[in-house]
Amino acid sequence: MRTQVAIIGAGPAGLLLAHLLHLRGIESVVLEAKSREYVESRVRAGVLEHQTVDVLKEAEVGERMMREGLLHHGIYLRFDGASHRIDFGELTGRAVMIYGQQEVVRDLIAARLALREPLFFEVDSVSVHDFDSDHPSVRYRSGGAEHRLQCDFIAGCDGFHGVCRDAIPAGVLELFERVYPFAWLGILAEARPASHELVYASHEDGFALLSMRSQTVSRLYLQCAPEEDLAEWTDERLWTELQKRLGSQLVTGPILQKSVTPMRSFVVEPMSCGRLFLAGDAAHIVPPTGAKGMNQAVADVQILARALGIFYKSRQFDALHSYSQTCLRRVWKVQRFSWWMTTLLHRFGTDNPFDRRRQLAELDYIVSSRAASQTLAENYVGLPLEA
Ligand code: FAS
Ligand code: PHB
Repeated sequence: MRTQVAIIGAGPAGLLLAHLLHLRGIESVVLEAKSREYVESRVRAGVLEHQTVDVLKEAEVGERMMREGLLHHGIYLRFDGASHRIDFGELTGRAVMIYGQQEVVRDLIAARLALREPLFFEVDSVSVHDFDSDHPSVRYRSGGAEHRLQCDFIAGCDGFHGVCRDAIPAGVLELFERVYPFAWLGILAEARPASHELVYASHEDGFALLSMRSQTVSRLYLQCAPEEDLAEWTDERLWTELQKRLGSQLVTGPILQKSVTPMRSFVVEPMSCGRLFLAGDAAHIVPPTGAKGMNQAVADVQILARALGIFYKSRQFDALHSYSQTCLRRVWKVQRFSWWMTTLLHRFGTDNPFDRRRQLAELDYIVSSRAASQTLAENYVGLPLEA
């Protein structure tokens, strides 16, 4: 089989790249290890930056998002028993959209299948070859048979645990990492959200976040230990702890899903090697405190689709050669913001009373200084694509 761009991974990065390439008349094949049901039910991100909303609308896959998503013009920061609103509209003229990642993935899969464009689920033994030549290829197994997909380029959109990053020869990539001494215990609950906008709480006993998926489904997180045992958290204990940290009168309801998410910051440089281009979590991971993971994956593939478009129009490699550098400028700003929000709002075991006072003073400064709250707001709603 032959195509122009082989895309590994049907997460937000891979699926959106395939769609943006289709709109440019560029062929691609998407290979996904998991089943369609699995990727469409995987609960992950929930906040879309304004330009993520714009690119989904412009690509004509945003109709359901605009109908079912919740437009938020601000967030609350909660500390010292009080909540303070950061008004995105007033500070930036922009908003964010609350719409689950799995809904974005569902819309992109529906669009791909409606176009009858190639998308293969449940493939295994994917391996990438000869991307240091002008005839790369991908081998994989599907339906019990071996397959070889010849292509011009390979897009590694296979997430943090994929095969593409590891296929790059030793010594080519430089790794940057920080692992945090805590995790997030997240729940999805059939409960009316107790706030009409997200609440980020910095409590003596740790961080908590009130988010949502709709007017009837809440998404809540609390800071826990990296090795936290979910079995020790009864529903009652969970609601009590969330209630204490978030202060507001939480509406409880059946808990649909519980998970513990580790927290790390991770970047590889460069984000490409020959004709293999990494995008999204395959190249970088952020702690979810800044709600940037999926949004940076979307930004990467917008830049990659444009560079591939220029190549197929002009056979010029310049934009492809500067893909990594262009992405990394924004990636590091997003890394900085996500690290900053994480250190601002979480309790570190090594903290002493001075650190706690300093955290509270910084939070107080942010909510009482226009300049400081504007900085947070412009990063949260989304930095320009080529920041
Ligand atoms: P993805 O990981 O979404 O997609 C990669 C795809 O590649 C997957 O479908 C995988 O099955 C497939 N794949 C992997 N190896 C393969 C192989 N060998 N062959 C074929 N396919 C292969 N961000 C937030 O902002 N808020 C959150 O609350 C939040 N929660 C998260 C919770 C978890 C557990 C994780 C892991 C991430 C979370 N994130 C969150 C970040 C998340 O949104 C990611 O940034 C986003 O999924 C990145 O999208 P992709 O790069 O497309 O990678
Ligand atoms: C979510 O709704 O899942 C969510 C929202 C904001 C974050 C992280 C996760 O910072």
